[in-house]
Amino acid sequence: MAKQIFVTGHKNPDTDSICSSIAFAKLQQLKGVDAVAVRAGDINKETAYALDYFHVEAQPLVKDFYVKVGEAVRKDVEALPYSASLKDAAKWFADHDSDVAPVAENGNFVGVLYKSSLAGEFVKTVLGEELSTVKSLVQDAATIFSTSDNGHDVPAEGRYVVVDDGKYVGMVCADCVAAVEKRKVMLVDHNEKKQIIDGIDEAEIISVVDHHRIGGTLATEGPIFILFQPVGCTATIVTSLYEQANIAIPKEIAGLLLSAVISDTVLFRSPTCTQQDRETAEKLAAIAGVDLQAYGMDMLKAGANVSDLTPDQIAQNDMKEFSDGSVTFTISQVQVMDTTDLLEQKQVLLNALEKMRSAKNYAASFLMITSIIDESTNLIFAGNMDAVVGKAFAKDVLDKEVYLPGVMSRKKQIVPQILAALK
Ligand SMILES: [Mn+2]
Repeated sequence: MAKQIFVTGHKNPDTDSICSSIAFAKLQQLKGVDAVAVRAGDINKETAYALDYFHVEAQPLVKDFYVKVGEAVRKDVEALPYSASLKDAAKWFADHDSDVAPVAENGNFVGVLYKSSLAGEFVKTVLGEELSTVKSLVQDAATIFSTSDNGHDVPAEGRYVVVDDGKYVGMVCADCVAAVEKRKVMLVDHNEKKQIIDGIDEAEIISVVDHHRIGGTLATEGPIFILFQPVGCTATIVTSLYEQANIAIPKEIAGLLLSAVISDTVLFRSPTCTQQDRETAEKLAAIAGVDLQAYGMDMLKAGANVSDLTPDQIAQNDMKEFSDGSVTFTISQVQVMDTTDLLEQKQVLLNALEKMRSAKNYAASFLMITSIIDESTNLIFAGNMDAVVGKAFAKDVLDKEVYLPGVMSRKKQIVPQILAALK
């Protein structure tokens, strides 16, 4: 049976990544495709509000796409019993293309028997000496794997025993790992390699639906379905795909798609918002049966409440990693109703940003403190990029901060400017 297709948004997922992946996976299911939504990280408070409101459970978390030993293990390779005779052992080696045999007792892994140790017994036979038992020839295995280990760690040569909690599972080899069917993955709301769940090279991207810049580093082995549109939200594109397929949008899915549009466009305030986003949101609100403005403000408020977040959590909120090929930096964002509280603890936040920056050796780590009400952003940062920031926004950087009226969108008003200034 073919593996289920995974639909996922980006790491450190926002409401669009969570909701568009659920909605897009549902569209695939309604078309008869065996797809399921997964998520790349924890659910933020705004998204939790939306999921809870429309009674939808968060999709399962996927930490990486690396092929696991458990997928490659050959469970039909039986172990030799501890009490096996030398003849049993010789027969095992005759039946298996392996220089090492697993030995187990009542399912519990005991050790391994090397084919070479049987040669010594042959010599004894010729000399008429007393023979050893399998028991006495068993050794500790130099390398064993568990089913949760990454398959790419299995050495290119040889066969290895797989043991879970002391129980013998089977044997694995590099060829077994290479034979594992690749997981097919549909990306929504992202395409830059650094934002994709780790291990994507061991899986296969079969489609991308997105509204971000094309990050350049993404390459695929075969032709894939891609749909990029310069709209305010991936959910707007996903909604249009339901319409194209002539498939009615289920009520709770409409609610999630609506939540995504509200989130990404900050209730139509962001300069990324298009007429299509507005019209889509109105249609979705009607299907979901909610008052767009009232629900929108309630949802944004739920996300804007950062009072219980630690400085570290604020510094990493909605963080995305970017690179121009040589310089890698991060940009986090918090959207709040009032920036006063956050700006009062600016030094603490700068310290948290610096801790994060230096730990991963980023050139800089930015935090957008965005006011939903004022429609402006205080951009603060750690790292030696004052000149770049000054150039990017044509402003003097004062104490690691620039104030940017009218700026709310990372993708449209921050990332391109920084990348251009880096050139
Ligand atoms: Mn988005």
